[in-house]
Parts: sequence; structure tokens; C-alpha cells
Amino acid sequence: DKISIPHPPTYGPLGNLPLIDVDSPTLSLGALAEKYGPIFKFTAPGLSSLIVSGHELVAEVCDVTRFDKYVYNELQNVRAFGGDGLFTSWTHEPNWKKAHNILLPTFSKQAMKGYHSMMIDIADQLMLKWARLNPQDTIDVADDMTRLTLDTIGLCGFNYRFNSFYREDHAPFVQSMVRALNEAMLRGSRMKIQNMLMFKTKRQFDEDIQTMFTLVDKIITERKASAEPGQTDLLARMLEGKDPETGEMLDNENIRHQIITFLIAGHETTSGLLSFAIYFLLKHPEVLAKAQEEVDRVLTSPTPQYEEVLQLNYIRLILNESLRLWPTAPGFDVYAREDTVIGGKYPIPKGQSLSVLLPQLHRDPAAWGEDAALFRPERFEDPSKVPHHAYKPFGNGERACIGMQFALYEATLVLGMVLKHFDLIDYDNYTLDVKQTLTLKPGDFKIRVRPHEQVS
Ligand code: MNH
Repeated sequence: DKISIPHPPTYGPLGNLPLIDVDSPTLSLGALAEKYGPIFKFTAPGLSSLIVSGHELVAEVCDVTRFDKYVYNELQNVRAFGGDGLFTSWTHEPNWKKAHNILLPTFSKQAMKGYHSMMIDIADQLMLKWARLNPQDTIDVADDMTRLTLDTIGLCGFNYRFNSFYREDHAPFVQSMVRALNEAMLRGSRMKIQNMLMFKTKRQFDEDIQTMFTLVDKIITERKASAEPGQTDLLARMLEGKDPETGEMLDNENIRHQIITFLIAGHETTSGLLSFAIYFLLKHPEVLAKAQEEVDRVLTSPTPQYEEVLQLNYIRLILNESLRLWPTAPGFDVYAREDTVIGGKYPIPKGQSLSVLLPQLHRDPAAWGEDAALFRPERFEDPSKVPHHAYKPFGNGERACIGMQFALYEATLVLGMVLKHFDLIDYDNYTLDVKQTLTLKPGDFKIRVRPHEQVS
């Protein structure tokens, strides 16, 4: 039987592009998925993909023997500064496996113990900033969380201090990064001829990339000149680590790309996660009360200890549930290694790319039940009851997120400290407005805080 895959209406050479709000492509694709179902075809200039969001189809395309990571359009544009770094490389590029082998040990669960005191250092700066606000002062949550997560990956990964809490605007690296990522994303939605004619935009893009390279080169030079022996951080591994399979080291150009990759991948998504988690807590007082009870009970040392953070189980559930409803990296792409069929009826030719649409997958009632749209951290309490194949916030297989433990440990520690020190106030009755760059964040989300008095 020939089965045709649903395809929304097309508009000449633009294909389906006019159906997409370029400021929030994920939400637009979600709306199309509501209408066209668990798989539909999506075309735009230079692109033809299948958008998959039903849990059974996703389980199939997560079979790594049949499908492999696809470096989709926007990611190919990010290669202008991410090169063949871990995030933007094809699995078959030699530097992917090499860097994966060299860097994996720095992201094990046990390795988090080594980052603990540096994470506390930065989290303390956030606590101090919020503690010194006047009662009527407001906090832009995503803004401060971006300061926090960038400074954390800077210090833990590279022993470099962005000192974002000591400046009004964001660090130049972040400004360039945000603009360059945005441009990398927009290029995909323009015609080739348009891109060619946008000289000013092109010049800005090149300048932003230079800004990022300059910082990275400074980090490398300072490390090579520093007399401090025995550094064991990410940068040390990049500079000195050998691939256990081949004995090879990373070359200088690849190290540059890896540092940029980690500075970007290591903070944007975690910042969004912390922001969404705070949003959900404000809107669910019963969850907030339970979380605050846990924090008051567990975080009893003056400064949180590593062992205490590991005991913040309910905070972990809150983070899992936040990532379910708002996965801050909202999708990933794969391609078919050979001609194949999915769902028993959809023929997928070799090389065809497919996009997994996470917000939709994570709310599929067939996997999560009728209350799929509700924020309910308790659904993660019993791991045997979690439909893991319908939960992919960190991607899939060997191309899944290498920084998952790092992100979850950092977010647990920070959310725990925030709740230990502050009561959160939704003074303006915030309505969620999801903003998309390459990642998702709650836009223009403002709160107030007051000191948290522990009830005992
Ligand atoms: Mn992360 C890959 C989500 C935090 C570094 N990350 C991925 C992928 C997803 C993802 C999804 C797979 C993308 C794809 O298949 O195209 N990452 C997240 C989320 C958070 C996150 C939701 C936080 C919450 N990531 C982090 C942190 C770091 C990091 C923190 C580093 C310290 N992530 C990476 C890298 C990759 C990646 C590097 C690419 C890994 C590979 O392909 O080898």
C-alpha cells in the first residue's frame, strides 16, 4: 500500500515556510502537528523534512542502528563558529568520536563532585545579588539565570570568570553569541539571494564570530602561560587529553570550536530550564511548598554540601517535569541510514531527514496519560512508570547531551539555594510567553523575592 504522509499547504518556492512564525518555529510546528498528526512533511527553500512527534514513531527513529544525528540547516550555519565541535559535527567526522572519547570522563556523575565548590561560588553571587535588592525591585529571571549559567560553565570548564554579576549588560561574548545564533537560525528562512544581498548582516555575523574567537584564544593563551600545575578541568582535557582508542590529541582548530561549543551549549539550555522551573513553581503553590519543605529539611549546612545536593530528590523531579513540558532544546534531527519503513507504513528513503518535535512528544497523551498537559512532578517519582521512550529532553543515543549530569546537578543546586534563601513573588501575575532563539526561555519573566524564613 502506498501511504502518503500529510503535507500542509505549500506556497510556491517557499513551500510551507509562510506557515511558520520565524520568531517561534517550534510553537508553529507544534500547531501544525496538532492539525496534521504524529508525522507530517515540511518543506522550505533548501529543506524537506518529516516532523515526527508521536511516541511510537519517535521510538523507531531513536533506533540508532537505523537512524543517526542529522546536522540540520540551522546547525550547519552554526558550524561557522562551532565547526566540527561535538554539537555540530556529523557522527562520521573523525573529530566527533575523538572528542567524545576524550571529553566524556569530565561529565560523569562522579565528576560533579569536583565542580561543586565552583558552582557554589557562582550561585552565591546570585544569592547575594537577590538578597541586596529592595523589596520593590524586580528580577528578570531568564536574564539572571543566563548570567549564572554562563559564569558557571566558564569557571568549571575553563577556570575563566565572565563576572556577569558585576556588569549591567551581558558579557560581549553573550551578545555576540545571541546575535550569531539568531542569524544562523534566520538564514535558513531566507532565500539564497536574500542572504547574499544582506551585506550588513553578513558583516555583523563575521564580527560576532571574531569576538567569540578572540575570547577563546585569550582563554587558551592564558592557560598555556599559567604556571598553575595539575589543572583537571575541561580545558585541561581538551589541551592534554588523548583518545584512549587511538592515542591522538585534539588539534588547535578543533579545540577552538569545542570551547565555543561548550560555552554555548553549556549555558543557554540550563538557563532556560531554571527559568521555566521557577515559572512552574510560582504557578503551583502546592509544589512550591513541598519543594521548600525539602530544601529546609535537607540543606542544613551553612553552605550546601555535595551530599546534600544529591538528596534533593523532589527538586530533581521538578526539573524533570519542567523539561518535559518545556524542553529548552526543543528538538533534534536524524536521517535514515538505509531505505526503511516506520510505523509499519511510512516509507523513509535512505538519507531522508526527520525532526523530532519534543514539546509535542512530551505531551502525547497516549504515552503520558490524559493529564499530560498538567505540571505534576510526582509522575517521575517511580522511574518504572516513566515512558522513557516519550521523554528525550537530552536527545538520543551516543549523540545525546554529554552535559546532562552537569546541567541537572547545577540546576538542582541553584534551585535548592534559591528556595532556601527566598520566597518567590509573582507580583505581576505573569502570563507565559515562550521566546525562542536556538533554545526556549520564558520571555520577559519578572518576579520579586523576599527572604525566606524557615518554619520549623
Ligand atoms: Mn546539551 C547535545 C539538550 C545542557 C553540552 N544537548 C544536546 C542535545 C540535546 C541537549 C537535546 C542533542 C542535540 C542533537 O541531537 O542535535 N543540553 C540539553 C539540555 C540541557 C543541556 C536540555 C540543559 C538543561 N549541554 C548542556 C550542558 C553542556 C551541554 C550543561 C555542557 C557543559 N549538549 C552538549 C554537547 C552536545 C549536547 C557538547 C553534543 C554532544 C554530541 O553530539 O556528542
